[in-house]
Amino acid sequence: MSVTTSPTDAGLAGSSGPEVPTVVSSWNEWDPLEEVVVGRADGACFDPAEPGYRPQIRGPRAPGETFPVGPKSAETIRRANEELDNLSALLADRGIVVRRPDVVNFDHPLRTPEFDVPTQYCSVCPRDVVITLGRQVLEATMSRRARYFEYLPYRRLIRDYWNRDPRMIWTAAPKPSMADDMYREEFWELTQEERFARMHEFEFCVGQEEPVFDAADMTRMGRDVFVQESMTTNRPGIAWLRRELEPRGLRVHPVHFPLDFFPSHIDCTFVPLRPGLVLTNPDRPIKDEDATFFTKNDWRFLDAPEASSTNDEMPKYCQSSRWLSMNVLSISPDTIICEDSEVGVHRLLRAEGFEVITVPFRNVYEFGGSLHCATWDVRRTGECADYFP
Ligand code: DAV
Repeated sequence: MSVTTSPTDAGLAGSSGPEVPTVVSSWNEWDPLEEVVVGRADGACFDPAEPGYRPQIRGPRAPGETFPVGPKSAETIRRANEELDNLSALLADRGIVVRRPDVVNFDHPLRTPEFDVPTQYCSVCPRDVVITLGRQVLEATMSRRARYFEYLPYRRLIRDYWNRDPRMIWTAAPKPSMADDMYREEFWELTQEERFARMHEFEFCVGQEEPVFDAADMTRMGRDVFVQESMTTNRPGIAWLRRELEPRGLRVHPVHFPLDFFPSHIDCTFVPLRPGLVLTNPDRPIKDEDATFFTKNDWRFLDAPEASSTNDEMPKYCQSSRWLSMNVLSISPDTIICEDSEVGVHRLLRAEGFEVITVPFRNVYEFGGSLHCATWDVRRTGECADYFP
């Protein structure tokens, strides 16, 4: 495949002079990781039901048992923190700077002019909330009420980066109202057959009036940023991203996975591993027209193997699919961190020539994700390249 350094990114990439340190710079999902934020479970609550979200208990359930509301137990939080701390130590041992969000108590009801929710959520998944796009740190609009203020645990870090890096661009996307009429409640009532019949409409639980996006619906491949329409990102959200990012020399591409009837965040569906190679989800193939853009530029799709657990075997309160198996964190183009139990993924990646590092992470799953979700890369070595010339 051919790769060129983008001609338009000169001002953006800004090779670091001796006196101006580069603190924030990350153009893709695979370049050597230098600085990262790892989430923390302190203060976490169960994610409350709301118009954009209907949490469900997994597996067997006692008669009358409903999804809990309120703080998670101290023991659940301790176990997740143990795994998050272990990941942090492993990254630090490899010479990567690891930062952590502030401790915030999410057990507060939230009331705005348009809505209230009984509690907020957690600070385990910075990936959902904030993204580095070259020299820019962008805070997402978010899409769920309980996550409206989820940028707050990261603000001290963001201010610190901004103070230390005069070229960092700090942008917060406009907050949507999250009023009742922003959502499409009828989405939740559709039968499986209706979902299948409507799969190409890409209409989910958010409407198309106010721009809405979660940061984790994006994936970065140098000059090109791919965004999926989902339960957490709508078309105006993608249009907002396009207008924000294209004047900076990036190209924003919507991508679709028609068989994913409950899409939320692209990082269990379409995960770039290195230039020319994307880990793909066999249950959620990319739309043919979107695939062509990759194949004509000599990119290859590598289907993930079956996950180590079925959907029913996932932790009781986990709201993500078994495809958390493919939610991996690349720390260089040839080194990837994977969850301990996902031996199929380890085998596949080793056969492709990657060094695979494994860590236990299943106790983090019920806090919204795995290794990619629970991290936010602030700096990776490397400049903006064009992998789709
Ligand atoms: O496929 O279940 C989970 C990602 C959560 N941040 C999935 C997506």
